Amino acid sequence: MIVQGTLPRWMGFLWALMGFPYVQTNMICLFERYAGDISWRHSELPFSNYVIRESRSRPKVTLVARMAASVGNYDYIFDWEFQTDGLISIKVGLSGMLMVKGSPYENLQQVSKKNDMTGPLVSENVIGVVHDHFITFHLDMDINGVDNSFVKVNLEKKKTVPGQSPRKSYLKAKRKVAKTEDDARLKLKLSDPTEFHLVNPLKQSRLGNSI
Ligand SMILES: [Cu+2]
Repeated sequence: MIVQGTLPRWMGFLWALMGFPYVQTNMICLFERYAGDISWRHSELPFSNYVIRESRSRPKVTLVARMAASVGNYDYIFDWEFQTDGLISIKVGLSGMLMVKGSPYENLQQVSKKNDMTGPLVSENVIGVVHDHFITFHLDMDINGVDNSFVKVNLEKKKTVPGQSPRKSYLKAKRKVAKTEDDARLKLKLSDPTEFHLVNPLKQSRLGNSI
C-alpha cells in the first residue's frame, strides 16, 4: 500500500515503522555502497624472496546520493557516486515499464517486411518500440573558484626522425584549452581516446600544475 505525498513527517515515520511504504516528495537517499570492488591493491615485483603484496584488504566503499524520478512509464535512477580517490561518477539507471505499442502480429513469421517493424515483438500483438533517451547534465563547475577552463588532452601520433631511434613513432599528449564555448563542443570517439580536464589556471599546485 502506498500513501501519496503529503503525510505529515511524524505520520510518515509511524507509517514506515508499521512496515508500509510511502512516498515523500523532494527527497534523495544517501548510502554507502560496497559492490565487491577493491579500492587499491598491488603486488610488488619479486626482487627478493619476500613477496610484497596487498590485495583484497581495502574494499572500495563509495558514498552514493541517489534520486529516483518517475516520469510517465519510466523510473530514472540517478546515482552520484563519490569515491575516496576524489572521483565523482554519475550513473543513470532506467526502470519502470517498457514503452510498447499494439501490433496486428502475434508472431514474427506473419511479418513480410520485417524492416518495417518499429521494434521487436515482446508478446503477442505487442511491440517494444525502439527509441532513444537523452539525459543532459548541466555541470556548473567551481574548481578552486569560478574562473575555470576546459582542457582537452589528446594523444597524437608523432613520427621519429629517421635514424634517430629504433622506434618509428611515439605518442605525445596534446593539451588544448577551449577559448570559447563553441571550442569546447566535442564528439566522443572510442577511436580517439581523450581526457577532459577542468582546471583553474589561476591557481597552481606545489608542482605548478593548474588545479
Ligand atoms: Cu524509453
